[in-house]
Amino acid sequence: MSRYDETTALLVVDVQNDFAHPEGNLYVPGGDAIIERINEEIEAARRAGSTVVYTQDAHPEATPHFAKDGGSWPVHCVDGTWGAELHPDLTSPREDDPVIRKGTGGEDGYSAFSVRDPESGDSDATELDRILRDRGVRRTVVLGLAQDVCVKDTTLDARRLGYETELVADATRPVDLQPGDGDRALEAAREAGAVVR
Ligand code: VGL
Ligand code: ZN
Repeated sequence: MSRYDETTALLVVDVQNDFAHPEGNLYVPGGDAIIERINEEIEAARRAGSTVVYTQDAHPEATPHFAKDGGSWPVHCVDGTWGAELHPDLTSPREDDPVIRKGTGGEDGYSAFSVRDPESGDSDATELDRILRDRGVRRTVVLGLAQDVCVKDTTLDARRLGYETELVADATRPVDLQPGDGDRALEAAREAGAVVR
């Protein structure tokens, strides 16, 4: 179990049906097997008074993020559909838990802290950094899906923004589009100064 306190935020990344459910459009192998581990971390975080943040990929029906529109991925997490909903076994957000929706404007939303226009490359901050600073958070614990995409980019951004950061490896799973992507993501997180546990 990670160390939690009031200056720590747990970032629960993209535990949505399309990634975590075997019938999801971009199912990450084993994505459903980590939900119990994630729920344990959520409970520990709440008990210690940590902020629990949930993120959701939330794409329009057409976006250069999708292969059919020139991007890299099968259609997934279309805003308002079953695939974009949080997995039903995941402990639900509470009223005051921040929920960050990424990619609603058609951007790539790999990091919980920033979105990026896949065509121009322009990057824009989400509201997360401000929310965490307002709450006095200095430390983040990152888990969820996918290890080599959104968990990785969220972890690297957290370090870039100066948060002490832990990545809970056994509460993540990689897409492994290329074999070894997951391991390379953990290495990049370590190199950026995150503790990989
Ligand atoms: C993700 C691929 C495309 C993720 C999001 O949440 O890791 N992966 N969009
Ligand atoms: Zn996406």
